[in-house]
Amino acid sequence: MSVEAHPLRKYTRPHVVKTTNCPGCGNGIVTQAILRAIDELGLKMEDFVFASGIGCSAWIPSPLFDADTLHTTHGRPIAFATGVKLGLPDKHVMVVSGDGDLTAIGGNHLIHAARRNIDMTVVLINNGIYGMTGGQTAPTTPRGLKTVTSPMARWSIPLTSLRWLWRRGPLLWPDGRPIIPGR
Ligand SMILES: Cc1ncc(C[n+]2csc(CCOP(=O)(O)OP(=O)(O)O)c2C)c(N)n1
Ligand code: SF4
Repeated sequence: MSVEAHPLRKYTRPHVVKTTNCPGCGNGIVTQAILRAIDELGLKMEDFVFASGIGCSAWIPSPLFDADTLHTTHGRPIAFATGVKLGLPDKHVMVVSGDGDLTAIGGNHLIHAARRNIDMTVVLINNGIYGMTGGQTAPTTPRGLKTVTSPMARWSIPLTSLRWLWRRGPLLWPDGRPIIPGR
């Protein structure tokens, strides 16, 4: 019996056959959405450099994507990506990382990359929590939610929207939901 390869398999490294993410995690749908966008736009993986930080979402491009990937330190993928874009301006530079990585420890890099309007794509995967380390409160955690580090419920105002970052430039905030692919 011949098994048909997944149409997006050509964009992933042949030796990578499983993910570190939990079964059912929305990161799988985000992974496909990124690869489908690259496919539909007719872009080539060899023209990309992907950068991610540390966290479950940071495992999306690395080691899966068959391209140049930088799995960097927690909170710093935008800093690495900025250096890549300056050194290799012809490359498409894409950062894929979690809300903890990009709005807490890496929050300043996000703000200043947007302020400078650096030519890069940032896919910020907002699950409202620090997933990989076991469910600690992130800047995006909704008020009232009990987490490992807010056992009495989160009281402070969360960072619910980053739209203000996008007011100035030609930037996109699609605000999708991986539970409803395509929206
Ligand atoms: C400097 C530093 N501080 C803290 C950590 C521990 N740490 C690893 S991942 C992570 C948070 C991950 O949350 P998020 O970025 O939202 O990604 P998710 O796992 O939810 O996809 C933290 C605090 C670390 N690796 N390095
Ligand atoms: S811990 Fe949460 S964010 Fe991390 S892989 Fe599992 S479901 Fe996804």
